Amino acid sequence: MTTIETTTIEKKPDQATLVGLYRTAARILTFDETYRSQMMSGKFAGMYYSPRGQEFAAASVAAHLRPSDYVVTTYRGLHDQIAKGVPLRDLWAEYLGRAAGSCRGKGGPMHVTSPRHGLMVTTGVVGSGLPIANGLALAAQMRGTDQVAVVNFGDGASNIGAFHESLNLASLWKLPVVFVCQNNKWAEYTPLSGGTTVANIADRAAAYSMAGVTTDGNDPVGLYAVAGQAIERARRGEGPTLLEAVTYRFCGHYFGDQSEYIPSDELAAANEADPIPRYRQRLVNEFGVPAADLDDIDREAKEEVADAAEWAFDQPLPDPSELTTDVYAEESAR
Ligand SMILES: Cc1ncc(C[n+]2csc(CCOP(=O)(O)OP(=O)(O)O)c2C)c(N)n1
Repeated sequence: MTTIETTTIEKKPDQATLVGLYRTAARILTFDETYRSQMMSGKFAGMYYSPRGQEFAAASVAAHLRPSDYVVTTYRGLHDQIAKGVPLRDLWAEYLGRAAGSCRGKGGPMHVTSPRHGLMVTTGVVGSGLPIANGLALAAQMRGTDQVAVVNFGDGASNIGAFHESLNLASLWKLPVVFVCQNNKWAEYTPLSGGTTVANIADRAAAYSMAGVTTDGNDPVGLYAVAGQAIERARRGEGPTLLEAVTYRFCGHYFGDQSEYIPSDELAAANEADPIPRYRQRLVNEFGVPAADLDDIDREAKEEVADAAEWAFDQPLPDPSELTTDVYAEESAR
């Protein structure tokens, strides 16, 4: 396995970047908590897969991406969508199935797409995002741009055939793609050890002579460094990376799942090590960020999310006459 050493990074992120990672996480956290509490109160119903606990796995990778770069994510994708820059109003409306949503209300939480922001697809089919990302990366390579495609998926997805086929092809064709496995230790109700004997998902990169690295997905600074190397390698045309960000799923598989199958001490330990308050402390103690600045960011996140939610609830549902609009390609567009 080719391992990317974080110790080779000389340039530490500047304070604005470090604070930016916190801001992204605060927006994700607030959106997620507000959405779940409103669903819990019966204000609306739907399927929702919370990314709580995985905020930095999205924030630290996407911080390197340009608007023109591509991101592919899964049903558990709110954090990736926010981190890529999809506006909160577009997202909130889509999550409520409103006509003003990023997919005009036809996608819902599991199928958010916003090509304007480089959020190319959110898919509910486990493992299906990887070949799509290869296609996006191939298109960029053929056009001769330096765009990069990042695809996020879970540890469970790394046991799917499409994962292996995609890594093989990406390596063979040196595609500008970064495969980000957000290893949250659980795949639905199956623990990591119930799905594979491999110690680190990134070890699988060796089978495709690809760079692979396992890193702490709850350490925003370390992950930022490693992700930067992987994304720059892809941008320079030097091929793909399998980047494993080890994190934890706080909220059960889907909204309503009570996680009874997870040992309570495991869950308690993960919550105790919640990466967001930990990073907040670190910003203050290690990087000299005034706590008042972080209070401001928390307050702004709450205001932004409240504004987006309020606005979205006022938006109409899609008109039934729009049922097949944007669903099938127009004859002339083929
Ligand atoms: C091809 C396919 N098989 C099975 C499922 C059912 N399913 C939905 S989510 C999930 C678990 C996936 O776990 P992981 O890839 O680790 O992602 P996480 O949910 O932890 O983010 C499964 C098996 C599916 N959606 N698609």
